[in-house]
Amino acid sequence: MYKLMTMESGLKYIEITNDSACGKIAIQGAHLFHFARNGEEPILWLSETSDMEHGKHIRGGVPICWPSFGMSNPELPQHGFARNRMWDLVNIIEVDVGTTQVIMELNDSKKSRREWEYKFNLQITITISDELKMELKTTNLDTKTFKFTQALHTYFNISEISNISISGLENKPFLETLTNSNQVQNGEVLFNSEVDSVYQEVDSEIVLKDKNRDIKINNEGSSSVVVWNPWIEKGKRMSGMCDEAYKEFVCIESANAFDDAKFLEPMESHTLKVTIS
Ligand code: TA6
Repeated sequence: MYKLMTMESGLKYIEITNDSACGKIAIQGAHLFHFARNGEEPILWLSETSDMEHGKHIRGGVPICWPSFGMSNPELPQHGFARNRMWDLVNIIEVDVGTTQVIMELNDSKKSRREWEYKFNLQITITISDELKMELKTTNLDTKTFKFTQALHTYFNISEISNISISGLENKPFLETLTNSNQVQNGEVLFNSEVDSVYQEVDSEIVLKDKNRDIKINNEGSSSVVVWNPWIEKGKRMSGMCDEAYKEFVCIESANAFDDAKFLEPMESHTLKVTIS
């Protein structure tokens, strides 16, 4: 079943319930801000103090960072413009009693071409089932080649930051952005201070290990993964997040960032896909 809902603030979203899971997707940003298997704790984290209104980005869920990750294109806002735009709903498909697919797209407009000159089609397919799948397809509709970077900036809900570890990134090179140094991951990723790292050459399953559950993350069309937790001081400065919120989430972002930036010729497409189970 699905319903189009409107919050008091006017923010519109699609609520999906089926025999496997529940999901909520804002039309602004095609932003999935809730996903939980039936009877289980949510897999995605959503800040209790997040802005939930037009023009402001949601703190939690899966922001779509596109066509630039971070400040990689200084002419665009941080993480690009897609997360703050109104997307078009293309289709909702009830595949079976436990699987619902939502397809949304964003096309270039006069406004987007003022910020980023290219013609494009960006389509996301979100599959709500006992696993969560997101496929983000970029098509170059322009006559010139374009370069882009992107991320599905997933906020995972965790029991407590000191309880978690991340496997699958062992021995991978990464850019530690806090000191701007190139390093190699030694063992699993653990958290006892701020982390903001861009891993490269990632080619295997990533597992977020928590006290009572493991979450598996499988990426396709991507070899870069960003791991982020703001910790105490940065957490206090972040919008839409309370002082203690850093304990409740970790971001593991399926990306095409830095050396993994993509170039598309006219009419070429690229798909970034993540399966979370
Ligand atoms: O992906 C990590 C990161 O780029 C951090 O540096 C961090 O500040 C963050 O994303 C959140 O960015 P936002 O623009 O959503 O506040």
